[in-house]
Amino acid sequence: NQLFAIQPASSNGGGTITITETIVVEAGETYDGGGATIVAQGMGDGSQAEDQDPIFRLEDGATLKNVRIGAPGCDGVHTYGDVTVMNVVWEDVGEDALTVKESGNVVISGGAAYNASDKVFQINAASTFTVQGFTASNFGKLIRQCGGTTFTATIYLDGVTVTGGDECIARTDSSTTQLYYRDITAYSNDDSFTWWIFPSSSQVQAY
Ligand code: ADA
Ligand code: CA
Ligand code: CA
Ligand code: CA
Repeated sequence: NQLFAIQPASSNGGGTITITETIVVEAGETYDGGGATIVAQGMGDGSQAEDQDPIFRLEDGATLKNVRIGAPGCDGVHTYGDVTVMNVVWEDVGEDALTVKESGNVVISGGAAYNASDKVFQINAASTFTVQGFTASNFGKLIRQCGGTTFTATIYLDGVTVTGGDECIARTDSSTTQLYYRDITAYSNDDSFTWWIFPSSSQVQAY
């Protein structure tokens, strides 16, 4: 039920796919973009407006891989349950890059996110959230548990390089959320940049 226009291969090697509505990856299915760049039309402008459509909706058990999300990034990727996101590049993050909409085990493996005005990953439901082998540059917060929420998220960061952050790597208001990290590299010129904004430092541990 999507309108696809598959165009000739361009500089990224995978071609460009123009969409006018959210691509739904059904439960247990895999969407392998083969390196293609997805460009949304009429789904949002990639600003901080909260009413934009997601580019992808990933149902429980879905996998998304080998995709570049071009500008406008709209509301990125929405997840509903256990999902895997492999080698996905957000060329210009929109309102945010990926949102956990329903509880699950979410794994982001490989890939990169560029130019997020504020958040890259938004956690709106109790979940285990793993980011491994990932790069981000120019953003506010790499990970934000929805402000004011007290559910428990368990976050793992392994092999994450961030540059040009202006607020933090991860922020939560929940005193039960835990974060475990290893192999983090962070460069920022912003004096206010800090790795973690958590109610207690005891919630964050190297592993
Ligand atoms: C903000 C907003 C929430 C939700 C969230 C998101 O935190 O207050 O209502 O829209 O962004 O998922 O982008
Ligand atoms: Ca938001
Ligand atoms: Ca952006
Ligand atoms: Ca959003």
